[in-house]
Amino acid sequence: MHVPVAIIGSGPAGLLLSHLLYVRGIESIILERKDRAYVEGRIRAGVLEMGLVGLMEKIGVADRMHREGMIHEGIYISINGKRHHIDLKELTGGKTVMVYGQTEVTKDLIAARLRQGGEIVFGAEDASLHDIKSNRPYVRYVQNGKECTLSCDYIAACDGFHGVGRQTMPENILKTFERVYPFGWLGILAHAKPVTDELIYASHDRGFALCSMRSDHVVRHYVQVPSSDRIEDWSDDRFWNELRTRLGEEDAALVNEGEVFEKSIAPLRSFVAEPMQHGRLFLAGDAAHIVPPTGAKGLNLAASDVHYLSEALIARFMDNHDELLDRYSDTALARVWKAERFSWWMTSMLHTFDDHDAFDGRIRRAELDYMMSSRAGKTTLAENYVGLPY
Ligand code: RFL
Ligand code: PHB
Repeated sequence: MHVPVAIIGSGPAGLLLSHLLYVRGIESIILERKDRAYVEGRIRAGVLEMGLVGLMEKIGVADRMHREGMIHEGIYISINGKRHHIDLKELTGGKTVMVYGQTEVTKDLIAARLRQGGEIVFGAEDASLHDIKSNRPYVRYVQNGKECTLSCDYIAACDGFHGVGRQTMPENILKTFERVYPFGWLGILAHAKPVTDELIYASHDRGFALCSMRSDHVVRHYVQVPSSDRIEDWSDDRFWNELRTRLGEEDAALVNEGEVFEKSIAPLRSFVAEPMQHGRLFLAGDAAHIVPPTGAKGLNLAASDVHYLSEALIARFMDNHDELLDRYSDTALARVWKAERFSWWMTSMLHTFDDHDAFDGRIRRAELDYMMSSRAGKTTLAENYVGLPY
């Protein structure tokens, strides 16, 4: 079996890429290790930049997002209980973000792809990538106990942080950059009304907290916890109490408790692998880089990567031009590093660090106070939050 583009992974990166190629008449097959229900059930991001919204529109999969998603024109930053408003729209000349769950994006992309007759091979195990420096690379995998081979012109590894794509890059070529933070985010989903109409990023002496939402009756809240904490340590009551404490008295009164139906801890990490291509293998999304979720950039970076990669593959197949493909890694990394910087900065500024001394603590607070009192400071935050142009 031969296909122009073999895509590993049916997360947002792989699915979006297959759609962007399909609308220009380029065939691809997605190999996904897990089953459909697992992929559709994974709870993750919630904030989409307009760049990603535009891509969803371009591929004709935006109807439900426009019906059910919520346009947010601002965010709040709370510092030890005092809330400051960042008017994203006013500060960026009209830009906003869309609050719509990654789970819903994934469901919409899978359903549309299958409706079009596109092929997603779920349960494709033990994928291995071969001859990536040749003109005929191929992928081996196992489905239902049977060994299969898929030959292709190009391989797009959209297989997340633990995928096989990055591991296939030769060690002497690959350079990695990493920062692991000494804390994680404990996140819950609950049937409750949102605290306010916009997200609240709260910096408190006891640690960071975030109030987000999925709809007007489902909330997504997070609190910073030490990396060593386990889910069992956190009863629902303890979670709600800690959230209220970190929001401060006034906003605590606005918190609506409801039945918690999901609870998990995610570690925080910054990571970049360079280059994002080798021979005919191209990495996109979490396969190449991870950001801590504080800037809401992970999913959006996956989208900008596949925007660049799809344009490059289209130039290759439609116009026989290789320049965009040759430059893919440089083009993508220029945007990736700016989002890495922003996510690291938001994380550093809003969280408490056990290994920081009193001086570090005061400097952090001074930076936040400055940012909130300066139009230039707020503009910097806003313009990065809504997403830098592609
Ligand atoms: P994914 O989503 O991890 O998908 C990779 C897919 O590849 C499959 N796979 C394989 N398939 C075949 N063979 C193999 N060997 C394979 N190895 C892996 C996997 O099963 C999976 O289906 O990567 P992708 O597509 O690059 O998408 C990245 C995003 O999922 C991620 O960056 C975001 O979720 C990060 N993130 C956020 N991003 C935002 O833009 N805004 C947010 O508000 C936001 N909040 C978050 C987040 C991530 C979080 N967690 C849990 C890490 C909040 C949280 C809590
Ligand atoms: C979410 O709603 O899951 C969410 C929102 C904003 C972030 C991270 C996660 O920065």
